[in-house]
Amino acid sequence: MFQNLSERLQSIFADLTGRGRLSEADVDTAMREIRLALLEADVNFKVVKSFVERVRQRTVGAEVSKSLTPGQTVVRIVLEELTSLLGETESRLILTSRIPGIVMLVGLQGSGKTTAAAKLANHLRKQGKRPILIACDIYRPAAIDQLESLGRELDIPVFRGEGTDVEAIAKAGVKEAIASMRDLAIVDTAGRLHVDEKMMDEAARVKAALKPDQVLMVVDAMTGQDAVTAAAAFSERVDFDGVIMSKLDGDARGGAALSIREVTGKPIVFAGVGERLDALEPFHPDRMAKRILGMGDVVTLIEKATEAADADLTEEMEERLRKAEFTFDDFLLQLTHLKKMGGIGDMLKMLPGAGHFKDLDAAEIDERQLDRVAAIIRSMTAEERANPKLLNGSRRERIARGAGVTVFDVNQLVKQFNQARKLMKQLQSGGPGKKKRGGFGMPGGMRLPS
Ligand SMILES: Nc1nc2c(ncn2[C@@H]2O[C@H](COP(=O)(O)OP(=O)(O)OP(=O)(O)O)[C@@H](O)[C@H]2O)c(=O)[nH]1
Ligand SMILES: [Mg+2]
Repeated sequence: MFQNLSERLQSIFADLTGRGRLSEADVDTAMREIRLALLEADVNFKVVKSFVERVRQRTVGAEVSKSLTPGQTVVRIVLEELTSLLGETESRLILTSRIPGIVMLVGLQGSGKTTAAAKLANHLRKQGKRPILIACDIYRPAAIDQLESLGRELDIPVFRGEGTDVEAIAKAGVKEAIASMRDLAIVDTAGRLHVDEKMMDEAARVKAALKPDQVLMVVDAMTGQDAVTAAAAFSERVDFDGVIMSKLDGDARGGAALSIREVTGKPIVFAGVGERLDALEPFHPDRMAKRILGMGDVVTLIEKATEAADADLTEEMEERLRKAEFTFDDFLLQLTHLKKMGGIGDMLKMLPGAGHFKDLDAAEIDERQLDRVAAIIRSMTAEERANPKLLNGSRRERIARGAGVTVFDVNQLVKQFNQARKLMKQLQSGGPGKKKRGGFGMPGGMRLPS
């Protein structure tokens, strides 16, 4: 997903960050290229227009920063705008305290509602809920069978009503939820080929009958702008709360995901990323934007370090960052400063290659982990800290023993450190556009001392 867009943007940026100064013509060219890249990714043309306009205005008005080149400043602005396009902050599924909580799913035929209902039940059960699935697709018995079979696979009960009165079935389902002590009811509804009067009327009636905590529209990312148009029409008639963007794992160009928020005003709450029942992820706009730009957010990393550290110390460190002389001692110092700011979780997420952390909540990366990292670094000799290349297998083993962690932990840390350092070097030298190795900020060509 987003691969073409990602590659296009990265090559635009490799070119930009390599320049010391940006002329007006450079900016114009870059904006034109960004515009084309977004249009080719099937982003809604109005969204593209206002996006590029915002980026251009901010670029023109941007303060010249001491630590960033003009090109890097543009990258940062695009990153921020892309994040805000995707929804700024993460949207959580908000349930009231009513029991059972009710989530109703709507969407076009084949968009992935039934699959999403099962995935959502599975996801929320992991968070301690006791879900029940309610089948409200009254037109096709096969659709109910599908939900039943998914429920069986997950060992989650499915309520299957009788007759053709959806409102009555939905209400009976909720009664069943109460009777069987379920605290969450997920309601699957029938899809239609198009958003038509009948579909909206039915959705509106079920919604009125159930008063769900959340109505989520399941939108198929593969169908691009058609999906966005359908969602916009739907939101005018039956207000819904958020979007489950399904099939983001496919070869969709990503235009739907990038447009839907701005066009409909509704946030993407979850992304479906596969057919399996665990292939549902809470949607994080910031991480997605970084993924599209192919980088851990070293820019912000530098900024946070700047805020936290004493002024002159920072300048020295910045200089070292730029020269990629950044050592484990600096790293430790940064961690300590960030600990003071309470930003360790955020910082770890910003590290390039932080994909491993994507399943972790900031809260889960606690102080203990910071202490562990510190312990590993403190178990290194001064020489090793200054020159990580020295860290061969036996040294790593010794360090692991000294810090009371596994060699795997040490390897992870060294790997992340090397990635951060390498990226800093690339940012400094203008990106891999010159070197033709790896993507922008991607640790592709990295070699680890082993
Ligand atoms: N690759 C991929 N396939 C998905 C995803 N979500 C759903 N599917 C597939 O899409 C197809 C349609 O999914 P359903 O859940 O049956 O869609 P629906 O909206 O309930 O369809 P109707 O009830 O006919 O309107 C199935 O083959 C699913 O396996 C996803 O996130 N990724
Ligand atoms: Mg279905």
